[in-house]
Amino acid sequence: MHYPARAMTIAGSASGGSAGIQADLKTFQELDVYGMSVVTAIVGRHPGTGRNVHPMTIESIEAQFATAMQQVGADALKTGMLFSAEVIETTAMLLGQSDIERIVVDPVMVGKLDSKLLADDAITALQEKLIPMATIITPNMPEASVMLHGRKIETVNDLKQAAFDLHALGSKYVLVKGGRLSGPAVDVLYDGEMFTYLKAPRIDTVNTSGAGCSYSAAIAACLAKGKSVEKAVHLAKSFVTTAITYGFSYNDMVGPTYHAAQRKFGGSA
Ligand code: PXL
Repeated sequence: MHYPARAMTIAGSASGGSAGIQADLKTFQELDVYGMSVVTAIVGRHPGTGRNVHPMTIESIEAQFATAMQQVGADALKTGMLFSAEVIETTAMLLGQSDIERIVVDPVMVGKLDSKLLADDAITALQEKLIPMATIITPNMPEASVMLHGRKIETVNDLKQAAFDLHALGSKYVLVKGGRLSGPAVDVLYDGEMFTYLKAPRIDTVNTSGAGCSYSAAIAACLAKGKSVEKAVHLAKSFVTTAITYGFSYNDMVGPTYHAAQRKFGGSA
């Protein structure tokens, strides 16, 4: 009997299907990992009121986590959009009471279309409560910059310095993603001793919605399967690069990455 490895995502629901929980579950499935979810908030703009973030209650977050853990359990977990300090503190408490050891914290702050996905007063809670529990954190350049008090991050050398400094927050590994560099998409992985560079060609597309979510979900999926962090990050980089290569859009808006691309067109994660 073959049982797939198990991964859970604690994140926001992106009703358009490109990012958040939806991107995470698609990624888990593509990598043959059993996916579970805890929805922290629903992101979708109301055409009348303009409201975009609809938070779930703390009770519902605790209920979802308890149910998934009781029914299944998890070999790895990722967090995405947590939105408030209260949700971050609840997440840290739930993880502290669990036996989950492989934890990917994607410090989601702002969406591609500029929606605010983390309250200002939540950044301290993220840094003090959750990041110290993480196996790996995966900030992009703007997120790394916010966590380093607005420091400019523009070059690969800046990414390296950011990874070094963010390691002091207490995660075992730091992956600073260079998606916004000009030139190749270079990410820097730091384990407290050694830097590893992950390089992919710059792909000429605007259809990258959910790329960060899918990348961290792929890392969590590979960790759930028992891969080392280095191996998981390499496999995930390859998965997301292929997904971006085949990104598409149904209209003139920024579209999703193609989660099935690796399965359909090749790759190895
Ligand atoms: O891509 C960041 C992101 C994460 N999580 C949710 C989102 C988005 C972007 O829109 O909606 C729920």
